[in-house]
Amino acid sequence: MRSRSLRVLLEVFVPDDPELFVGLKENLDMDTLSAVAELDRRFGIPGLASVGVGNGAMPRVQITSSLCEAEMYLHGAQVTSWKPAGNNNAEVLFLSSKSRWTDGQAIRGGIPICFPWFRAKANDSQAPAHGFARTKAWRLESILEEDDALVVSMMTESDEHSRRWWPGEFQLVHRVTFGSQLKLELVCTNTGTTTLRFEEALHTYNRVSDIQHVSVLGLDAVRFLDNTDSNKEKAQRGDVVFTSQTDNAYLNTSDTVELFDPNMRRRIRLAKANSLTTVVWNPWREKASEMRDLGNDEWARFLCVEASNILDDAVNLAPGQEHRITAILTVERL
Ligand code: TA6
Repeated sequence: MRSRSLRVLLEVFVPDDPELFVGLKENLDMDTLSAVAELDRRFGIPGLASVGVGNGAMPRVQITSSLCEAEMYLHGAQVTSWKPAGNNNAEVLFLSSKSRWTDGQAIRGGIPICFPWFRAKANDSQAPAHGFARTKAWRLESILEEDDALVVSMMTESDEHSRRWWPGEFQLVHRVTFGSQLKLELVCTNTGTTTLRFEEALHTYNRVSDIQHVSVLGLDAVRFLDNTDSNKEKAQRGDVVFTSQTDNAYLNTSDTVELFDPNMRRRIRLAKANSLTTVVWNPWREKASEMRDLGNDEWARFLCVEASNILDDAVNLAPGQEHRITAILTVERL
């Protein structure tokens, strides 16, 4: 009986070509399938939104609306794909062909959530880079229609795992509006009795034609810390162009920026709210060669432009208070 019901469930949740799914077979079990089937029953919207088994047998929300196609994993509440209809359904986000799809590992690409610290944790070399939010299993709270868009909300909160790294008591909700724009809202509530100080970033991997032929507009004259040069403070001169490893944290800026990609005949606009830092990163060839979860030459196919609050712009949140950082991606054809 078990194998039959597993086969039946597989037909429902695994698309035609299961080979598309990395690590599916070894991780898939009846409990996962049953849990995913139950999520789809509770939250799915026929023809618009479904919950299925994605890479690594991880639960994944799929959006197929008139405005866009998209994917979001419960692992890290991570958006991994967004294809707005107005742009020939072209993919906007980069996803590494060598990404890991396992518990405890970050998905390489899409939009990882960095929280409650950014990069390495101060004074703790054992702590996971960029915090623990992107490797936690989040809870799917709702999938709602909002005009023609779909709004997916996922939640996580402090628990024995988070307290191992950080004493803060918190609830995080990642509310994503999938439509002709992609709107990300990360809402942190301080559920404890002491002030929380945390860093955060929506670490967006934009898909680009070739990093050597794109630029970022909107940061002229903004001061930044250059992480490839001992975090020296510098001033941006004109558009940001890329000729080597770039890892810049632009400070005290809430400005909208644009990723200009003439070869792909598009610009990707990032507008922000409640975000005072913008991080721009590409590892370039040498650094990328050390990243086992990045395919060959893929270093040239993405550029991270991140709405964030890091370093001196970290957030201080009083007990009972809430902080909401917002990033809105818009694609325009050239
Ligand atoms: O956002 C830029 C950055 O902080 C870089 O310094 C680099 O570490 C990058 O994040 C990637 O981090 P990850 O842990 O995802 O490999």
